[in-house]
Amino acid sequence: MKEQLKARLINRSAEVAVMGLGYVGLPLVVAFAEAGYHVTGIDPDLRKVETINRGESHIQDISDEQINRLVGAGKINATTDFSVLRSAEAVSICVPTPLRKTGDPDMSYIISATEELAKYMHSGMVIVLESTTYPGTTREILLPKLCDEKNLKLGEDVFLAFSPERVDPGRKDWTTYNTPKVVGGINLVCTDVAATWYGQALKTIVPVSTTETAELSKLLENTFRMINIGLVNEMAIMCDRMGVDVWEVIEAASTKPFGYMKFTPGPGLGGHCIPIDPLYLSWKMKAFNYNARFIELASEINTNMPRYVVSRVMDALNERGKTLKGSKCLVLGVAYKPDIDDVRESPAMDVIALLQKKGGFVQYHDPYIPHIKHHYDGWEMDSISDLMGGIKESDCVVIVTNHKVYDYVAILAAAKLIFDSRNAYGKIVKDNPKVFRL
Ligand code: SAJ
Repeated sequence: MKEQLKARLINRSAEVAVMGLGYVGLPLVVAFAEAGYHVTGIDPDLRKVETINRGESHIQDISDEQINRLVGAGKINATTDFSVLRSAEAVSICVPTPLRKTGDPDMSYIISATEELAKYMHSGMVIVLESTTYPGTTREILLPKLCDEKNLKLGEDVFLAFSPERVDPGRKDWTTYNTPKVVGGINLVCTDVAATWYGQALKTIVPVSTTETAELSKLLENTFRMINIGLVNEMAIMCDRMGVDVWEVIEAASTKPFGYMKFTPGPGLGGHCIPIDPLYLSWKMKAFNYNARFIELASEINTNMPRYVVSRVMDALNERGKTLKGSKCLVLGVAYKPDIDDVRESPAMDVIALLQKKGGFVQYHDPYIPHIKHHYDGWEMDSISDLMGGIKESDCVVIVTNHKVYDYVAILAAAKLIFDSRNAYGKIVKDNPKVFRL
């Protein structure tokens, strides 16, 4: 069976299916279709399915032209009907892996996708899980449900692997096609079949020996990032205690051409990857009675940054003989990072909530985010429309996300006081009495 399936993967006659049509799944659908496969995208969200079948894209990295051309050529179709998996031979699972409110991994999306797929499993299938998850997920959750319980022989009838997604939405230089792709099978035979499939559509495949290796490689990538951001956030706190400009320290360190990688402090950690992925690892390590201290400490520092920013705003107002209580604060930028429209896990939400809790009258402006709702407290707010009017009225402007579109010189002229948590001003206003920096 293995050789027959590999032959069909190599000559592109294998039927491909992708479960989950988000920022990972849809680009993968396009990559497989561009490689010559017929690809069926499956998603329970009818709006996504109808958009694709109309020849349009709901994902910023994929153009309507690409979808229209591939749908028109009969290479792509989308459906909410999981029974199409009955005829699928190669299936990628690209579903979300968020955290529960308790901070534990929410495996519900992976489990429901696996249980749907299990209904249609048959001999001659290769299955690849892409969702970032704790090491052991593929072997402990997918293998029993897709093979053992279906009396299908792993490595003979079916082949199971993990391949971490490395999509950075909005990035043009590294795409789904040209970003090296790690692929690890439950065993070497599975690695071989999955790597053969992915190698037909993606530029560089990095085969590894097991699914755990592949699962952990992704967590290492993002844990490395989260911990180093935690380090520079703590450096910002230490520099403030010593009266040293952390931004100048970082610029100086960044001149080292080797053995150093630049990260910058900020108001906290947002997004659906960096704050979340490392906690999948620390959670799993509890089962081994091991406390992943670096992750816990960095997470604690990063999570505390919104509170630290608010304490610094209070200090800045105090310098002006004002209290935060009763002051008007305008938060600029609530997206989780500059120049995008994604507010997931954004620290801005906590900064706003804390400013309010201290008695501040808070408004926000973000050109990409017209409306926000606090995920726990439930309060809602609209972005103000008159930016310069809002700045003039404010006792303190708090730059939380430094979108490029802002005219920082005009903001400086109009503002009474600015707390800049992102070094939006850089060196141009190093000693301006109006600007306080993290
Ligand atoms: N952040 C800092 N300081 C930094 C870098 C980031 O405070 O030096 C903050 C950002 O403001 C944001 C959060 O961390 O709130 C996450 O930022 P990010 O630049 O890591 O962006 P993400 O969340 O979009 O991360 C994605 C990840 N991609 C994948 O998981 C496939 C990550 O691995 C990439 O390294 C990152 O994009 C990237 O490099 O752009």
